[in-house]
Amino acid sequence: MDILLWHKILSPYELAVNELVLKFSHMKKEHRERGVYCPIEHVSGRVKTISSILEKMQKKEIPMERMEELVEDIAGIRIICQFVEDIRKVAQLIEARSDIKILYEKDYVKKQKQSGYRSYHLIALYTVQTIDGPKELQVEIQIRTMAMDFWATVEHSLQYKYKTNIPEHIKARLSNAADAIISLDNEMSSVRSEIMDAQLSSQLQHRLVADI
Ligand code: 0O2
Repeated sequence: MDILLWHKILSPYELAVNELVLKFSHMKKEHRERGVYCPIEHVSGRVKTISSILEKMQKKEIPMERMEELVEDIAGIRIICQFVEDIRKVAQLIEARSDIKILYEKDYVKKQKQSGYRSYHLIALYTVQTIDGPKELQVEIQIRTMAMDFWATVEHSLQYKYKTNIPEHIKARLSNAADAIISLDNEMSSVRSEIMDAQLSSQLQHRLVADI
């Protein structure tokens, strides 16, 4: 496919990613301004690269004409939380919105992938306004803790290095690390209320100092 055509197809996805990152970042700001705990720690987004789209289509035998329907993560949003409990809260914030229509979830927190990957994914529809009119797109929203994100980032770079054939001894280490991540998330959850109180009072102190 011609590069100009690719750009034309991907342009609305870029808009969707930019809008959604802004909207989720604003949610964080609204929480802070009200002095309430925000389950969102960090938000990022990306449009899948052309080579990564083609790779997925080849792997799943997706024909070109069904690309936008079957490659669900052309637009990807990643929301990072501090605690496992925050994942549900973020999902509820998304469910309550009128601009995002959830199609289905992939709960790899409840049921982790064989690789050890844990994350909560929502596949949703989001409409952008283009010069050709409104366009409804699929977006994948990944919600995970900082610890889960650390593991996934490291494992992703190893997948890249070993072209998905990660050696068995490294896989075993990654599996141990995935168990350690579960323990870490559980430990953090057990002191969650202490940490949340500390963070809210330090936020309040910063606001008071800023007001003086
Ligand atoms: P990238 O580079 O992030 O775009 P399936 O055939 O259902 O297993 P599918 O359709 O890709 O796989 O859906 P899935 O499993 O929900 O994966 C979507 C995205 O989740 C992936 O996109 C990764 O971002 C992330 N992910 C899923 N499994 C793993 C894993 O084992 N390790 C890591 N690090 N990330 C994972 P892409 O296209 O793979 O990659």
